Order: sequence, then structure tokens, then C-alpha cells
Amino acid sequence: MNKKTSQDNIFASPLSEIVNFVFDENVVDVFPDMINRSVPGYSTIINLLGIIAQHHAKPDTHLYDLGCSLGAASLSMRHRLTQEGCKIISVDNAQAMIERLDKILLRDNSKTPVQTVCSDIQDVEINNASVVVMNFTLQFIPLSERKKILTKIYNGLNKGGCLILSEKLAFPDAVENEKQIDLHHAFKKSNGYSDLEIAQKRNALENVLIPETRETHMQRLKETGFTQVSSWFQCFNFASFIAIK
Ligand code: GEK
Repeated sequence: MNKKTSQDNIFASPLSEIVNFVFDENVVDVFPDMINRSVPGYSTIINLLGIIAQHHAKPDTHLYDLGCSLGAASLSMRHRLTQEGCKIISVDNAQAMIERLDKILLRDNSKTPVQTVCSDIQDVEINNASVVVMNFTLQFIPLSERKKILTKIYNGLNKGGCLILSEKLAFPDAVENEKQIDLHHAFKKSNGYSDLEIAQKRNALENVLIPETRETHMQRLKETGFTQVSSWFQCFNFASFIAIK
């Protein structure tokens, strides 16, 4: 069977115990289907990320994709880059993701080299970067470590370089928060997920994916030193920011 088209039914049957969500081999097999049916606007973000990266990339610099999964953002950047001497560095701490990405890259012969790294993003060095992407990854990092990672990214970016940060959002107003969650669940239902799947996945992610508000993200990016911080995309409770050094 073509792995890319496998359907996500990980949470379709009743589970006696809901354990914390992990990015293992089972998730890798269904990942493209899972993320497209779960994250409203995902394919639009991936496409536009490539355009933003192309706009900011400088020759002879590095472009990072932190928490790359199967490399959708890396490939979107790679397919648009025309600058000479760039290298894309794609990092994920799930070995199963990196192994599958290595196979995907064998079938892609665009010219910009891609280096895959199996590592916690907290342990990778960032240097000579013109673009750093964290597309729905920071939300999985413990709250206490987020500022440290952003500071490392800031220090590793060249002046004028950009961070593209996409995140699931929480909203300070409880009514708005519930409304956005309801709309997100309606989106998932319209994509074929049952109420049981939605509820079980929500429980599995509860202690793993910790969303923060737009205000928290923008404030922390400014405190980190980024000069221009803007929100360029939102679809229900999913948003993306650009921060320029
Ligand atoms: C995409 N960016 O398709 N270090 C490295 N990787 C991590 C860490 C960590 N500490 N924590 C989580 N991950 C992708 C989608 S998915 C988002 C990103 C989602 C990795 C984890 O293994 C997974 O592959 C990815 O971050 C999050 O554009 O599934 O909601």
C-alpha cells in the first residue's frame, strides 16, 4: 500500500486507556492524512511558508525546519529556493519520522541539499540562518523551555533573518476559546473523524500539546529581541507568525 495515502484511524476504536500521544511508527504511516484532516489551513500554510522562505532566504545560508516530521515545510522551501549555496537542515526527535523523511528525500531531486538530523530541537545548534521554521512544534516543548529555544534561534539568525512560527492557539476569553475549539472539532468532523476519535485524540494530546495565546507568543518574540513580529495567518485556533531579526 502507498504509505502516503494511509488513513488515520488511530483513535477510531474505543481505547481502554488513553496514553500520551507519541510520534511513533503508527503515526508516521498516517501522518500526512492526520495533519491535513486535523489542522485547518495546513496545506495553505505549507505552500505559503515556501513563498515566505524564498523571499527571506539569502545565498550561502542555512534554512532550518525544526520539528520537521515528514518534511512538508522543508520540501516547500526546497521547491521554491533559487538562491545559491543554501542548505536546509531538517530536525525531528522522532526516529521514525526522520527515517521516513530520508526515503521521501531520495525521490526528490531539487538542487538545494537537505540534511536530516534526529535530535531534540533543544540540542541542535543554529547558525548562519536566514530562515527558521517551527511549524506546529513549539507547542510540544515544555513551557519552561520555550523562551530558551527562541533565544537560541534568534542568536543563530543573521540580521534580517526570519522565524516562521505556527502554533495551535488558546484564547484569553473563555467563550471565544470554546467557540474556536468547537469550530475546530466541526472541521475535523467534516473531514470524517467521529466524536470518539476527536475526544480520544484530545485526551491523548492534553498533557503533550500546550497551546498559548497570540498575545503570549507575540510578547515573547518581542522580548527575545525580534524587531518585527506579525501574525500572517489564522484559521480557527491555528495561527502562524513571522518574526524578523
Ligand atoms: C509539518 N512541522 O508537517 N525536538 C524535535 N522534534 C520534536 C520535539 C522536540 N523536542 N517535540 C516534538 N517534535 C511539521 C509538523 S508535527 C505537528 C510538525 C503535529 C516533533 C514531533 O516528533 C513531530 O514530528 C513534530 O515535532 C510535530 O509542517 O503533529 O501537530
